[in-house]
Formats: sequence, structure tokens, C-alpha cells
Amino acid sequence: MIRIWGRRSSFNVQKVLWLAGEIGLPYEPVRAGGDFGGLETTAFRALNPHGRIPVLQDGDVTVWESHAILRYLAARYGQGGFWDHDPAIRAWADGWMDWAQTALQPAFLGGVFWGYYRTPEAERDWPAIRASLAATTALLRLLDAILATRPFLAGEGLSLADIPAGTVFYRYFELDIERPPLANVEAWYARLQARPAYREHVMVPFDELKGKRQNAGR
Ligand SMILES: N[C@@H](CCC(=O)N[C@@H](CS)C(=O)NCC(=O)O)C(=O)O
Repeated sequence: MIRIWGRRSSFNVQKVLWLAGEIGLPYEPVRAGGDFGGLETTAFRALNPHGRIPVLQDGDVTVWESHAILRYLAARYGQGGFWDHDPAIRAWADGWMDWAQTALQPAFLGGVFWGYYRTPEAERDWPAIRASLAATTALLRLLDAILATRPFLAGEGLSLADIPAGTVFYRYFELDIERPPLANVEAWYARLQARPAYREHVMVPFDELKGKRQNAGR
């Protein structure tokens, strides 16, 4: 039996649960992190020495880091549908995954979601929040231009390219922040929202995280 360790309110766990839902993969969720705790235990550290969620156990195989888990699940159970067998097509999806982790996540999740939503009102650093929002907007304008040419990030269908970036958008559209009109990003988000696995695993209310800066991570 596959086990997925994490909490449903964790952005990085949501990526994995969304893909598992898309594939129709049976798994046992093991609640950990946040108010569930458990990340400091010797048993958990043996699974992930960094003490972070998500963690995947598949028989004797243990995988940590959300994108490593996504690739493992897609390669082992996705039948080529989410991460193509062709290295050139895979690399295209990898580019978007890395872009989401190194550009979009720091700007929006690090700068806006943490700086604004997860920081108590009196402690918010508004110049930094505004700068992160501007950086997010610049990235989304680029995304909007790309999504004018195709329905999903790597082409005609949902793939690993969409999962890390797509997981950001529920929070982006739910926050009371200034958003420029971005017709193609909005249409892509509507396509994601039409997917039952996205609704179940990503569109998870996150009020419990408001003003709460413990549990570093997203
Ligand atoms: N780069 C890691 C980041 C993992 C991470 O920071 N996870 C956060 C949750 S999103 C965490 O473990 N936070 C501690 C907690 O939830 O208690 C990944 O993509 O898996």
C-alpha cells in the first residue's frame, strides 16, 4: 500500500494528492506536520532527514521532495500521461516544474502568501509584500502570453508541467489582493477547477494558516 505523509493544508502535499487523484491511485494518507506534528520523531526523520512533508512510501521505496514524488508517481503509475517517456517532452515539463519552484513559489507563496496572509497584521512588511506582488504579476503576465497559445502549460493536455504552478492558483485567486485581468491564466484556472481531483485536493480552505508563521513551508 502506498502511504502519503502530510496535511491537506500544505501546498506541497496538495501537489502530490492532486496527481494521485488524477491517476486514480489508491493510498493511505498519514496525517503529519502542522498541528498534527510528528516531523521531529526519529521514525519520521528516518523517512525524511529534512523533517518535511510530503513523504511518499511505496513498499520499500521512500521519496521526499514534492517534485521528486510527482516524477516518481508519474513514471511508475502515470502510464506516460503526465510525464512523457520521451526525454525531450519530459524536459519541457521539468522546465515548468522548476520554474514554478524557483520563480513563482518564492514570489507568490514566499513573498505574498507568507508575507501577507501568514504574517500577523501588525508585523506585515508592506514594501516587501508589494514588491513580491509586483514580481508575481510580472510572472503571471508571461504565463498569460504562453497560455494564449495552448490550453495547458506543456500542450493540449494536463501534465506534470501544470501541477506545481496550478497548485498556486487557488490561493492566488482566493486572497484579497490586487489582481490584473489575465484572461488566459483565468481560462486555464477554470480548466483546472473543472477537474474533480483539483477541486478535492487543491481547493482546500486555508483559514487555519492565517497569521500563523510556525510550520515553515507553505
Ligand atoms: N521543497 C520541499 C518543501 C517541503 C516543505 O517545506 N514542506 C512544508 C509544508 S508545505 C513542511 O514540511 N512544513 C512543516 C509542517 O507542515 O509542519 C518540497 O517541495 O517537498
